[in-house]
Amino acid sequence: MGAHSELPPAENIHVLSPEELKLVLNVGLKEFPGDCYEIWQSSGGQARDGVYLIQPAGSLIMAYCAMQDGGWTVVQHITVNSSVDFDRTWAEYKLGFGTLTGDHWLGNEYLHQLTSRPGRYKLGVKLVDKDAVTKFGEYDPALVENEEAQYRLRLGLFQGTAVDALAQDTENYLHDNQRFTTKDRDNDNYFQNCAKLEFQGVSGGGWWYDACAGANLNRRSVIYWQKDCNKEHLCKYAWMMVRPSDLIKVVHTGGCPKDEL
Ligand SMILES: [Ca+2]
Repeated sequence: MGAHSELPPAENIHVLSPEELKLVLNVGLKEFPGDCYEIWQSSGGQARDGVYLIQPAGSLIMAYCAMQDGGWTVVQHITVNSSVDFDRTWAEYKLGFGTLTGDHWLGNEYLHQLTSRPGRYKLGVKLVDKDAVTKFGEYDPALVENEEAQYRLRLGLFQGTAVDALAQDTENYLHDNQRFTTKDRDNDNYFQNCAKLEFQGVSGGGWWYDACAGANLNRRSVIYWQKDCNKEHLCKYAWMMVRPSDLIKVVHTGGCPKDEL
């Protein structure tokens, strides 16, 4: 039980079961990294996947780090037909739900804190279909605005093997620049609440809806990403994650240049 007593009070302690708290890989530090990328970088790319404590802004939180993919902080993971319910309230989407070692939403507040850290951030999406074909896409830069702005999504340029389902309107819906909607807070552009619309008896969950969706990774009956993931082409898993942008590489060293490791 030693690891338990060393565990600092993470604000989102509810996203791990008490038995899983011992899985946190970096307890007992005096200062905590701002995100998974800092850990990945200082380990020379050798850090392993798992749950770490990070401090993106004021509060200490736990997050799952996808180190093998390059130090990404995972902000969403879903398995089709997940036992984790994604039909949640604004408050639950704000501070996260599910379990970090499985399906979860890290929390809009933390997504805001991470993407508004110094420099810029990018948003990555990873999709795995039923035949285990993996597609990837990223928006660089990416920002989730604060709660007052209803956690509005702001996306930059897209690249990747997946389609650009958030900022391209091939389905007549745009997710870029939309505010977040949950079943108890309707910020979308539809006459009803998109988060309440059901498919196969499962509601859409919280999302940056338009009127309503060309992509929605929070409906657990069908992971939806335009032609990459839909009810004809089933996907099994999806992840959303954030990392510092490639657009800002300049690090101010105070006139004392150091060799990059
Ligand atoms: Ca509406």
